[in-house]
Amino acid sequence: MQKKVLVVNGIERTLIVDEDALLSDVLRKQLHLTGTKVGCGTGQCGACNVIVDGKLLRSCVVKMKRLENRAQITTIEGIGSPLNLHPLQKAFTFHGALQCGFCTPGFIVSAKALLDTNPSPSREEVRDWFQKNRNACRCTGYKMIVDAVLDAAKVLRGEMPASNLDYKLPGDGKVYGTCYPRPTSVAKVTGTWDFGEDMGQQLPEGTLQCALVQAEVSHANIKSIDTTEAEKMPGVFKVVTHKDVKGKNRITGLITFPTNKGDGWDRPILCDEKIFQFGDAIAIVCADTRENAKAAAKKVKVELELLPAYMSAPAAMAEDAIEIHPGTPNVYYELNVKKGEETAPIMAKAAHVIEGEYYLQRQPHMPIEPDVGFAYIDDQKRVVVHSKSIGIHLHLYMIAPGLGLEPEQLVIVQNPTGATFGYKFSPTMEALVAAATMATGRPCFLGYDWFQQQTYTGKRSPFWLKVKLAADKDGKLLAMEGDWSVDHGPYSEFGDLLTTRGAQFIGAGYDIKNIRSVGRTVCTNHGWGSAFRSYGSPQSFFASESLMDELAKKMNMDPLELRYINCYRPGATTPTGQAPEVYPFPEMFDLLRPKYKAALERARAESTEKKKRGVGISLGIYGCGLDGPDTSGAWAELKVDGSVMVGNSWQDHGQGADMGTVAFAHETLRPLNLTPDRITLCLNDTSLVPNSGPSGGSRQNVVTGNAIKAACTLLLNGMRKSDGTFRTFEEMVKEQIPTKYEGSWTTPCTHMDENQQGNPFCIYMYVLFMSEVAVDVTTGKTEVLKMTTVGDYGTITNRLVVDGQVYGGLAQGIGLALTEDFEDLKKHTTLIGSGFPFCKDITDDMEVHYLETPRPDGPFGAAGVGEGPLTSPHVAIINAIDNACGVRIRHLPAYPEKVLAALKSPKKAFDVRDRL
Ligand code: MCN
Ligand code: FES
Ligand code: FES
Repeated sequence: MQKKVLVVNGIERTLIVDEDALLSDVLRKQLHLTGTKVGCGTGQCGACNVIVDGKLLRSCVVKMKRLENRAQITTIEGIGSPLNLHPLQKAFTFHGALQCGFCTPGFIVSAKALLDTNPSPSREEVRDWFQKNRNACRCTGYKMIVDAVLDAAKVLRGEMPASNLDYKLPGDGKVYGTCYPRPTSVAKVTGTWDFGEDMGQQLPEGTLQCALVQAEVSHANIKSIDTTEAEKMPGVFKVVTHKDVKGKNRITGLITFPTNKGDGWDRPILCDEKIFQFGDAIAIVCADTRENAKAAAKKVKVELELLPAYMSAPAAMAEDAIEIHPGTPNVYYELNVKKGEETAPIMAKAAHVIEGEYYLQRQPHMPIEPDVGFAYIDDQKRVVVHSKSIGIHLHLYMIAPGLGLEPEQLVIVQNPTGATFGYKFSPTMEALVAAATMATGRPCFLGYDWFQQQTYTGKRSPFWLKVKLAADKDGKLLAMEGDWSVDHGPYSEFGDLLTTRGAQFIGAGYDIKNIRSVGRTVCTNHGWGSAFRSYGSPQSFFASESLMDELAKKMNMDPLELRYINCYRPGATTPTGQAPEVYPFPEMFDLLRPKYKAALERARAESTEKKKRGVGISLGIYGCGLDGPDTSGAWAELKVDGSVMVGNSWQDHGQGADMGTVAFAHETLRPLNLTPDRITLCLNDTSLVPNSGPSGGSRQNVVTGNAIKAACTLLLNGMRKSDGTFRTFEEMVKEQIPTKYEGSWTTPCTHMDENQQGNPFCIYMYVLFMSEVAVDVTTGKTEVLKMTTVGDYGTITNRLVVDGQVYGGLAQGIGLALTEDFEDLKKHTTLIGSGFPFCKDITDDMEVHYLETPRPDGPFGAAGVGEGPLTSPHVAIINAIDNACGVRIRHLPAYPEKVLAALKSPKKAFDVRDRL
């Protein structure tokens, strides 16, 4: 221990610290300055940035012994406060430069350090700074962050009044469709938005800290688990194993279709008989400190009998492969698509037939905030779990039987969440903290480090696809055949549903009258398949949108025009035989065409021998909702002060549930003339709010938007007097009229039949992508120079939010195309190792256009947006690579080595089989 005097945010503090303690820990735990967030914990993400004696440092890798006495430290708390925002904080709010907000304090501190030394940076200098200092953001695509820094610099230089960064409501007071900043912005830019780790520090004395004992192999039988030595370690309260779990010790995967050969009860809470994948939880050590818990976890002895590990769908489908879940075949679900006529005779006679085989990788979600949560027993003896869940009611029913609880004995609450991108559609640690709390009777906290986040949460499931298209002599599509295998990892949850996405989206966007396909779900020992933004569509479009380009090339036809003649128009149906609700594609192509021609000209003019330029396009579609009838609930309550509180479980990953709720309530309640700050929110606690369904499938803006509208309409009706004016709270009470109303809404949809035909969604998002790339033919490295998109997301509920969703989605598409993977259990376990795109990896040149076709079933005409921008931007990039240098990449990501190999090969392609 040593005494250290530090000047923190201008205040002299005398601290007694361990010389090896990390600065981030001292700031957060000893000084309670939790605005400094810890993401990667290894110096790779910049969430923990602070300024020390004028220098930007990542506090998670700075040991206290490195700091001089009287070092001057500035944290986010020293830059501004909610009542006194710094221009940077105002600018981030005004520009919508934050979504989940987890990276935001780190970015603002970093930008402050830049502007302190360079008050007039150029746009490129700001980007260089964030690149050099490795500030990572997974949500925004960086563009709005750079906009914010440049505007704040103008204010600091005195060239612009700070008031220009205060949002002003338009004269008519409207919020819907504007750039009103999201309500949680101020908390996020000041570091006062408490995420799970921050809340963990505020838990009462006696809270136990948990550490997991996890599998370090991918497939094994468990012969014994010995906790004796661990129990004797310092500070240990209890080591929890499967024997302590009171219920079935399984999380149900909620089998969606009766033809699934499994029963869904395949994922242990704590492993009992088998290890199914690397990272599987075997025991939980509950101790007084995290360090003691971790030290004891190393002492738990697990005796294993190793089994062959099947790390891909083809491996698990091999004839000699043993069943991963004994009694259930590794291929546990199979579907057949039958639309229109038999395709074989059509293929035999068609003027053009083309076939391709593709593989899309196991994309990691890579939120900056690792998984985190805690549990306790409340005064009503209920087990309460706080986590990053984006499906609180869903998760309650998925984990209660495994824990031996009735649903009413369990409450799930979503903490402020540093993004999930869908991995939290799965329960991850909810059942673990609940089991620990039930076994110890104490509050229990569990925080993953980033390695655990990466290795032991779900991933995007790889698809192995074969698709065949037939067209007539003019390029009109006649028929499609498909075959795809989904590597879903060891756990079945929603694996059958994901497989149906292939039926819904391979070939979507085009009128294909005849389809015959087969899709299957395969159990493997690699990371389990969870939801990931655009769930199943990036895989589907990788096949069909690559193949459309291959067909255009074969026919010597322009790829845009081939798409144009085939896209949905009245009379067309989707691959599931549904008539689309609107037909925006022809107009969208017309908007894109001149830009496309100009881009081709540019590419031709600017190509060099070494750097070949090219342009690629693709189309993407995604449904808003869960398949079939999908219901959401919300309530609206008039408060004594005349404000209205809205309650729902629109879980917020960072996409903007706060903003959506306020916008829909405000628009519906316009007759009351409330300012938006008079609408307050009660969100995401199963004991307080109705089931609004999970925040997946870009459904909330539509389904919960309609439910909020319904609840607010009921409230307005209750308040309305016969003369058209509205009752006050007192008048309502006096007349015994209820002040709280619950509304709900259900999509008018049908489930798909055994031929995968039906109307699963009532609203779709429609998107076109254009990518301009430069490929260095000496290294194989691809640079994305520009992305252009035209999207139709219905009427826009909030423009800042939608812009942010689009930029962020495009950025993830660039990563998916070129760098991101989770295949190698050693290399792909850090941000850098798994190809996380930093600022300069994402083009700053993103041109975004909208068509706002009102949706008949959408609240105020809105559709969703979250997943639209990630449906197929990666395919536009892969098509652009071909356009640039004539090589076809059919196995993602398009690492330089694959592009180079394709350039050198006579077939001018990198095929799936080249990696087998
Ligand atoms: N919106 C709008 N106008 C529209 C459509 C949507 O202003 N016409 C707004 C909504 O009000 C909401 C946001 O856009 O604030 C997204 O709405 P929607 O598309 O309905 O999606 P959900 O709220 O259901 O959110 C889920 C979706 C999914 S499925 C994933 S995964 C995802 C995503 O949104 N994960 C995200 N966006 C994300 N953004 C961030 N920052 N972090 C994640 O983890
Ligand atoms: Fe410190 Fe990532 S760099 S948390
Ligand atoms: Fe940057 Fe979410 S806002 S990581």
